[in-house]
Amino acid sequence: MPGVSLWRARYSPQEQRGLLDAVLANIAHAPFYRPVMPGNAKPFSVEESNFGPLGWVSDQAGYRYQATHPVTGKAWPAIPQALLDLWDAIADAPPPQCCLVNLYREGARMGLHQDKDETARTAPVLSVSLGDDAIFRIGGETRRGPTKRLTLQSGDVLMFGGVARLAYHGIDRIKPGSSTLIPGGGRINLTLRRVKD
Ligand code: MD3
Ligand code: FE
Repeated sequence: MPGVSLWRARYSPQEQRGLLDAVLANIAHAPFYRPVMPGNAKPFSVEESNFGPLGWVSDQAGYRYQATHPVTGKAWPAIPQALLDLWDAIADAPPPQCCLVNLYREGARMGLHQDKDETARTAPVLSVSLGDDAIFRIGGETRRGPTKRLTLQSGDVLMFGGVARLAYHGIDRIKPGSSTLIPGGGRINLTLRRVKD
């Protein structure tokens, strides 16, 4: 697909363990919380946290980027060096300003959406999958029209740039028990982004 690059098994099992350790060390300082939908305050099935100067949050008031954790009020931890190195290696853009961390326990999903809360649209978005397999779906720049499904596995890296930057995408479901990487089971997705130019 135009604008989409996929690196299967970009991280070895040993590297996945190392990356997960760095992620969970940060999570000790910025715990996963459950965002709610703007307006109706319906809870997400996904839990989230962020690393880096800015974090994406959702609450009854809306979606936005902010420098502090909505529950602890503290600044987000730094983006792990291994992820900055990954960005450096494959993204032709200044360093990421946000690493959004999504935790999918059994039954969690993410409906089709566009990522439009960033004013920086020329930089790509980079995604790293850890843990259980996920059924990822991607379409075009409108909600209608054909979509393609892709199974994402632990260690896979996806990059979305150019015309794919505003593509509708989501996670239909995860396959519980397909990986033993995450303590307690499930999947962690890391997305690296630039937020403002
Ligand atoms: C395509 N996350 O955090 S990663 C998200 O697996 C998000 O947690 C999913 O969608 C997840 O916003 C999918 C793949 C992804 C991320 C960002 C994109 C695909 C994208 C931005 C633009 C186009
Ligand atoms: Fe998204």
